[in-house]
Amino acid sequence: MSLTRTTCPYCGVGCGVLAGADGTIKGDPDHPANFGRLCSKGSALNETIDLEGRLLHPQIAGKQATWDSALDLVASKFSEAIREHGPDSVAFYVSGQLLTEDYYVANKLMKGFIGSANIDTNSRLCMASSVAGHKRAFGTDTVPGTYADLDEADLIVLVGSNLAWCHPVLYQRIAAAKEARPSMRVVNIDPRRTATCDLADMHLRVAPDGDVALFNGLLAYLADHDHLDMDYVTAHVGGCRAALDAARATDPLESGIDPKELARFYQIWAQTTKVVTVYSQGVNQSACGTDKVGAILNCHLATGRIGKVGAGPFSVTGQPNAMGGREVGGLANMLANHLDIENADHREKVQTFWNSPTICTSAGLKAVDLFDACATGKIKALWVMSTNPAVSMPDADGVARAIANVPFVAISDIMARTDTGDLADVLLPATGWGEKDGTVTNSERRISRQRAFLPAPAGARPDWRIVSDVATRMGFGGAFVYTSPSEIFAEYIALDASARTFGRDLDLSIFADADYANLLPTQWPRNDMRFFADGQFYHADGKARMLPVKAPIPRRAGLTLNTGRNRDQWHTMTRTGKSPKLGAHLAEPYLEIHPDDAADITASHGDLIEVENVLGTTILRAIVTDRVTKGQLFAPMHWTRQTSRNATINSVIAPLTDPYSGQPALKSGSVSISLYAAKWYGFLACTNQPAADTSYAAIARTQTGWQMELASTQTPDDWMLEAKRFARVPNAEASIYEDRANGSVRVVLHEGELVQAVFFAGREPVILSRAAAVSSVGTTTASLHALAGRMGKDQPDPGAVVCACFNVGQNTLLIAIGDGAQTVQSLGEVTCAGTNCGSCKPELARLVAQNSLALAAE
Ligand SMILES: Nc1nc2c(c(=O)[nH]1)N[C@H]1C(S)=C(S)[C@@H](COP(=O)(O)OP(=O)(O)OC[C@H]3O[C@@H](n4cnc5c(=O)[nH]c(N)nc54)[C@H](O)[C@@H]3O)O[C@H]1N2
Ligand SMILES: Nc1nc2c(c(=O)[nH]1)N[C@H]1C(S)=C(S)[C@@H](COP(=O)(O)OP(=O)(O)OC[C@H]3O[C@@H](n4cnc5c(=O)[nH]c(N)nc54)[C@H](O)[C@@H]3O)O[C@H]1N2
Ligand code: SF4
Ligand SMILES: [Mo]
Repeated sequence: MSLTRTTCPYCGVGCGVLAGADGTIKGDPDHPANFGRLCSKGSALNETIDLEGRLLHPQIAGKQATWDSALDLVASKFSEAIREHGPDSVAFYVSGQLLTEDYYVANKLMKGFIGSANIDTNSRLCMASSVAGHKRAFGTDTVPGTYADLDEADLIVLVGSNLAWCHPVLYQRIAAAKEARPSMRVVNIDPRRTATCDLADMHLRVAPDGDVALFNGLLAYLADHDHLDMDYVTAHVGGCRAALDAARATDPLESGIDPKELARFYQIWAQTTKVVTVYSQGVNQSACGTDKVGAILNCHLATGRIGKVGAGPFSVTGQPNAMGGREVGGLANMLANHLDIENADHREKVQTFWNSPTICTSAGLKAVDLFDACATGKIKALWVMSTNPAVSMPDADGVARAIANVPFVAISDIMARTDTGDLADVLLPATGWGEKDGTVTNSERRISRQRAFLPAPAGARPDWRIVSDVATRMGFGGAFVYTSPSEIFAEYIALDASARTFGRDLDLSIFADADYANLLPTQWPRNDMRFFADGQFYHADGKARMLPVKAPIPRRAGLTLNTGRNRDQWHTMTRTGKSPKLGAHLAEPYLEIHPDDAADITASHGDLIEVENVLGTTILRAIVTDRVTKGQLFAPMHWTRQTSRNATINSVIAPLTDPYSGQPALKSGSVSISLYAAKWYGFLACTNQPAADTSYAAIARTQTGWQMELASTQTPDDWMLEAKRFARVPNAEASIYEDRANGSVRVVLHEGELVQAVFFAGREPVILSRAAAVSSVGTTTASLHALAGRMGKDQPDPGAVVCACFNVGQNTLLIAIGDGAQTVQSLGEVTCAGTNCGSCKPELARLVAQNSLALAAE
């Protein structure tokens, strides 16, 4: 079987993958982003590329339609709105998960042919503060870092980044570098104790949004202790004095960090030349995100620790093509190819190159404003591509209502049912990963090919083609006659050549004669070139700028809701949610809550907590833990209205934005909590996708079908009927066991000897081995075993899954540790855990540490 070289469709690490139509998925040993490694999500790609749940035909008003009628309708509705209400009455909302070619074409249609800049992207929720911060400091949106810098650094500072879970292959790269060179230090700055702390020599539990105070404090410290590189500053940096004044006016203790720890960190930073500061959403997704970026860049610029091997700021990107989207200019406040909308020469250059009838002249609506304009009726036609804003935008319920309010909505997706797709007038089926061709740019500016290795389903088409076909039907045919992504790529590179007269950072000349079919992963501008090595930046005077940044006023009392990611799920789970392997890690939405805050509402581990504010309510399972500090809560972003009932976290996140970047503050919700007054709690394991319609419900795939956690304030009259309804097996035979004393119920639903579903309910949260219940479904095991929720004696309960690759549960690991496997490596030898992708190594290390301690204490 010959394998195709492609690139992982998930995070911005951009790992090379060798993939085959038979389901083979391997890390590409020759790809410089991963050298053969893959994380749990990458390794499970084969479980997510089947056609189940796929959108395989266009739909108009919920009914199957032909491509011609769907494309005609989209084109005519957009043309009509533009004719009657002007170009700014229409909008595109696109995605860092589009390929560069898709993105380029969508941006060209909106900015050059429709003549509006109302194209924004989910990168607004992701990277916008970094873009704004880079432009303020460097004059361009340049990411100077490379992965090799992580190998070379003596100090890596991770700010607002759960690298262990979100960029696992980079995390492992740092872990390997540290093992090879133990003098290397890692500092993690995060209000929450995450898996990433396992690698850190120091964890600074910064107060939410305390980062500006922390880095302003660092800048003042560096100045006061004579650690600034004044020669470098004089030659290459403006604004130092003002930045320093602002830094000195800040009280670093507003960072919330203990003064001794702070002093220690400042000392280490000052004494280490090779410092890389890696930052991500804890920095960007904030009402002061751009200033946080500024505060970090100030410290690097003031010490000349930028543009050098092993030294520099490094904003790691989230989505596989966040960088490509920025390069083609697919945000509402950019033109194309790193050119500026506000600059008339830039506009003229692009318009001439595109030979377009018009060009936008001012910035368009940024995501939050764009959906506001949908709510107020200003937007008459909206096209959403490759993103799920009814889940991922702040005030998700308000955004869903806003989308429903738009007279005409087209959605391009690969899945038939998504929360956003459910609001569409027209659904356009896109080809997905493995079926489509194009390029993506990873965090270190490396452009790699995604290549098809599967036949495209007959009804689906690549995004670039769908956009081009609509453009043609709108009358712009001549400019959109592409027959392949390679033609689009070549045009994009040609535009870059013509834009280079402006001397911007984007330089794609290395791709001028590229052999697209065989393109190797290549960094721009050149594999061996280091940005800013010569101290030249892109402001008119060739210098960088330090910025005076003020720390925000510390938050008032009340609970802060922090949000983020799980190790094994990707955003709104439309793909990772298909994988039983990935579903096993954390199968339910949860709320990390400090023991004191839990005690205040008499909640215990496993209870359900209602989280609310004026926007809405969610119900989440309590994980009572000191991973979060008092007053702070954490919840994952992944659950949707398809996978849960009342657990979409953005229902309670307000759309507050950063004033420079427009990026929403998704990490600092303001909420109140109460114990959810469930009359009963339940757990269901079954073969069919269950009906998730109780007031709380969350579903996940399992090896034998599905599982559902549920609860309600209403007790059903007939448990047997209700269980059949949940499991969608109305004709199954049922055996029911009720314990009236404690109010618990167990129902086994079977057809003949075959167990279809097992259901457990009671007045307290159901305590039983989920793995055992799940594995009894589809078997003919005597019903008693299923009912007891236990494995047979010869099959001990493996416990909650820790290693997703080899399906190794916590209990199995604890037994192995008890038997003497006291290191991560020996655990791997005994159980295989951690020996494939290695994403679970931090958790293995924690288990070893905790349980070795327990032994020591005995
Ligand atoms: N498994 C997985 N990996 C992913 C993704 C996924 O969905 N799943 N998505 C990808 C995408 S698009 C992105 S953008 C990246 C995101 O990658 P990350 O940014 O690493 O992930 P998050 O979990 O969103 O947030 C990171 C951390 O910011 C912390 N934080 C919150 N507030 C503050 C603060 O005020 N200051 C500081 N210093 N820290 C704070 C949170 O506690 C959290 O641990 O992940 C990418 N990789
Ligand atoms: N509370 C909270 N909210 C957040 C965040 C957070 O940390 N906290 N993070 C934010 C960030 S950083 C991000 S990046 C966003 C991500 O949020 P979204 O972009 O909304 O999430 P995804 O689930 O990745 O949505 C991608 C959609 O594209 C579809 N799709 C997949 N492949 C293709 C394709 O080839 N073509 C087309 N047309 N469609 C395709 C998928 O089925 C899915 O519906 O969420 C943001 N929202
Ligand atoms: S780290 Fe994991 S999710 Fe990210 S690109 Fe690599 S394999 Fe894919
Ligand atoms: Mo993101």
